[in-house]
Amino acid sequence: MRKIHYLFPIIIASLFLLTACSTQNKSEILNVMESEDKLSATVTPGTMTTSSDNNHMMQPISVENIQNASEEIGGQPLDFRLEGNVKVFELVTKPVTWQIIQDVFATAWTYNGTVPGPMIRVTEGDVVRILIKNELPEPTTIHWHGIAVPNAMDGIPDITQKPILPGETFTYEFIAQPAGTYMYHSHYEGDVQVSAGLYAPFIVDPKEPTSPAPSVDVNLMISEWLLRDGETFAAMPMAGMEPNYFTINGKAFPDTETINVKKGQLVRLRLAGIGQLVHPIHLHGVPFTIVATDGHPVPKAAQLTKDTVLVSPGERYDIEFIATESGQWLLHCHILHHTTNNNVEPGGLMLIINVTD
Ligand SMILES: [Cu+2]
Repeated sequence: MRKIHYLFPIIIASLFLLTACSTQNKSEILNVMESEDKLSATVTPGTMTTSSDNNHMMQPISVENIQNASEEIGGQPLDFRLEGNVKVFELVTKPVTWQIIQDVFATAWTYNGTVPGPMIRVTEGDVVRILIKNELPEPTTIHWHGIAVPNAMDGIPDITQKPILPGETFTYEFIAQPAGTYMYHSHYEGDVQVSAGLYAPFIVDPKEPTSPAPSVDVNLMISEWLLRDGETFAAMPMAGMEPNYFTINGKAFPDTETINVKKGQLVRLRLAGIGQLVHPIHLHGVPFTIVATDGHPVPKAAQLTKDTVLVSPGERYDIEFIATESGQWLLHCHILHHTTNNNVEPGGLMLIINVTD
């Protein structure tokens, strides 16, 4: 019984602390609510807003005078011109109507009119200059995800540069290094602009290949969309804003590309997570080896052999396999809801690897 007497002061102190904490939390919550109300006064299309009754809601991504997509397929190599020893690339951000599957169209914000934007592919050590003209109704910036760029080229609005306003141009310049699989994407209101399509592959090839070049080398950028009543919203992992379309290089199955391979060929797939959800990507037929993670080569002795790899937002996995078995083999996400189009199976994150003799 005597021991219980010692506990009284502790219990009283704990109760006091609990009350103090909950009061502090309440005032923090009130502060957040107040600042959200202030934000809602300056909404832009595609921006999260808070209504007066405090329900979250989203504005659709919409623009006047939307253009047609410049090509049917995204992620195609971007031409450059040489100025001295500098490889000069040109990008224009613009809204287009983008076809995800037959009869399903999104309002997409793009680099050069496709989702993904065009692939920039250079050799390690190249001096690269990228001119970007912003034809979006909103500011933007570009971040060179994973590339070792100087700080001023990192593309972070109001931290490393001023946002590129509608109608303005900006020049990025850096040395492309190290070799590997990278991406470029908007870093201005990324939750909206990246969801809307502002992403693309950036591949830096090694000066001297360290391993045999694959016969088939394909970028696969994985993302999600929310299309509702003919309008496009920024898909997010939150209630009411969950995606209903899932795409590889901007297309959902059955309109994802078929990868054609001859039996015995070495295949490299560069998986890149550019959406907001995780995707366990599973290969049928043969296992694969993870040869690079986030652009960096994995030493031979540390390379895992697997048939499923979890690709999280921002990650890249270069996987390789030899197509030893002929047939039509599936590559798909193993969160099986992600292999649907607006809840109808099959669809979404699936593609066929067609191995012929
Ligand atoms: Cu998935």
